[in-house]
Amino acid sequence: GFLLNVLNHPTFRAGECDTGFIEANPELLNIRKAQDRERKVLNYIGNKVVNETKGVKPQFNVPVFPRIPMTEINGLSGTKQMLDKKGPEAVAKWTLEQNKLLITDTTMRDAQQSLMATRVRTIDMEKIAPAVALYGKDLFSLEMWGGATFDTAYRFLKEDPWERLETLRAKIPNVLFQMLIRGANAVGYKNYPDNVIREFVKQSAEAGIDVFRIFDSLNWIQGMEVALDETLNQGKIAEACICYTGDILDDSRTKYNLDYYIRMAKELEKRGSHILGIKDMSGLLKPMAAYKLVHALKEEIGIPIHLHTHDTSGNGVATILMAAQAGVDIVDAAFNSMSGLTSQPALNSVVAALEHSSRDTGIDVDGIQKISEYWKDVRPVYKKFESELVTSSAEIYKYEIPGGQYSNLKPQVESFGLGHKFQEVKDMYKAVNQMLGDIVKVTPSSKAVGDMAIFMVQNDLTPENILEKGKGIDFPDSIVSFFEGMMGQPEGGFNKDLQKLVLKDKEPITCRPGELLPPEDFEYIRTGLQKHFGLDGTPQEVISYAMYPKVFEDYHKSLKKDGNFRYMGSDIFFHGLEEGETCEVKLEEGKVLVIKLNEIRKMDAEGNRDMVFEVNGNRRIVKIKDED
Ligand code: 3PY
Ligand code: ZN
Repeated sequence: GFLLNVLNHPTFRAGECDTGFIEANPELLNIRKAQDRERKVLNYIGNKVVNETKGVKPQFNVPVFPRIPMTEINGLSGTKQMLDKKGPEAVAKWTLEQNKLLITDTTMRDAQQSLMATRVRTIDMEKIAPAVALYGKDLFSLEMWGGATFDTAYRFLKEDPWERLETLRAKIPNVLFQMLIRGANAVGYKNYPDNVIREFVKQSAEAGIDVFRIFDSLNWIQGMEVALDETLNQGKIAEACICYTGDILDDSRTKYNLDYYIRMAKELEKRGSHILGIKDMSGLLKPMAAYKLVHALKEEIGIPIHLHTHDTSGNGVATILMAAQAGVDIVDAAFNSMSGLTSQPALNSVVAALEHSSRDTGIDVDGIQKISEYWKDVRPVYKKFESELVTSSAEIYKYEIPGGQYSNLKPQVESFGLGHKFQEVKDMYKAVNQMLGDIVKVTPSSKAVGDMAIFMVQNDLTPENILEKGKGIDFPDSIVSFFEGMMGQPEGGFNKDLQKLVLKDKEPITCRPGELLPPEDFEYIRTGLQKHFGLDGTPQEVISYAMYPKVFEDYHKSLKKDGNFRYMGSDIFFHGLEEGETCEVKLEEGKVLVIKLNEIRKMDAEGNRDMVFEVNGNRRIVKIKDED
């Protein structure tokens, strides 16, 4: 009692009293810290229940995962050891020599990005990681970082993306880790100064990334230059991409034809890429086109070819198999329970389909079944982040919308109050693409097209009336940035009339934006982080802040104010507790709270509710403001 009174005394809390007594008895501070953390956990759960779930919670199965001791994994030698011992050229050479079809699993990056708005938490990845190391030991790589995972980790999950990378690296020491990097946009949505790109690649390499899949959202090679060069400097595997759009089977579409892709592939090979990526971000590469493209590229270039596609049309496995028939070296797929629709094609099914064929993957079908079953049980916890898409759709060939954007477009359109005009927005997306001169659409250029489509529907603009009606209007930032040349230069140049309309008096640039942007002052950021956030200012923190100052700042504020819930189970993190339910919340290794929610009390006159908990057997009541 007395101790609590001291600890809760305002003077003490403000740190103004003589703390000599406490300093002489440090265990008192530990008690205070523990109580503070406990209070934060109860506040978090209380808030989740009162203001989000209202105490209603679906029943979830506890996901089952094979418990594999690290001693069994540490002896495994896979593609990671090959890279570390022999270097990137040796890995490329080995890749070319394989008859088997090599596979990259994308479950922890693109699959969850495309299906669940990138909300999958580290805790759910690390549980299955040892099984992935063991049963996935014959995989070429795991795509588990980059794209949207970086900012969403900070933004929505209040997690450190670097910590995820290092945690998984420790548990999967044998398979190459792969990331997606948006060229000069890194893992962001705008161009960064060159020194930011270089530093980001360097830090990513040091934290565990082995394969850098680099693309430019307009297929503009200059936009990939710096990231490519720095990957080579770091001794890691560079996989520069051609982003696939259009339809090479359709002779009437002359802009992005076979010659275009061959030309680009040759240039990327010449610039030192170890692997060529075919990045089919919207799932437009039809099976016969995959055969045609891979077959032609195999004749023209000497580096391995890695195919990435999405299953939006439902033709994804067929595309993979046709590419395999044409000699593709590596393909992307996702464990079955995380595959299909806007995600990647089904990995387990591809493995099974190729058994006893000339491209047999050598992967253990029964082993990877266990991984798929684990994700099947994890997935319902994230259901609220999934889109309404339940079937594949051939209309993707018409609209050419990337996987993640396709599943996100409906809620985005609804957030503008245009839900009833969804079909119109999709048609406008196609029209805007033509208006812009038929461009490659992938983050961030796809965002510009999407934003513009919504904007036009919202303002009754059409391709016919825009030059008249659009005068004097302020257009969305993303489309301004596109016309300014800040996303790079599109194939065939800009539509000059529209450019003038959107930019008004601003002059567009034609060089690499990175040439104009002043270098970031990392030392200045470092001291700022130390001074204002009380952080060490590690290189990871500095580069994160350089790319996402506001997001990074909010993340740290939230950790301090609300607590760190990195180790809280995802069913609790997203769904709280229901009355009568008990859970275990891990605060850190060895520190677990057993929490039971006994009662959600009626709202009082001030609009608060008492939440009655039991924590490790002790009754605790927290007051939560009901925001409704
Ligand atoms: C990303 O940039 O995040 C993508 O997945 C693009 O396809
Ligand atoms: Zn993708």
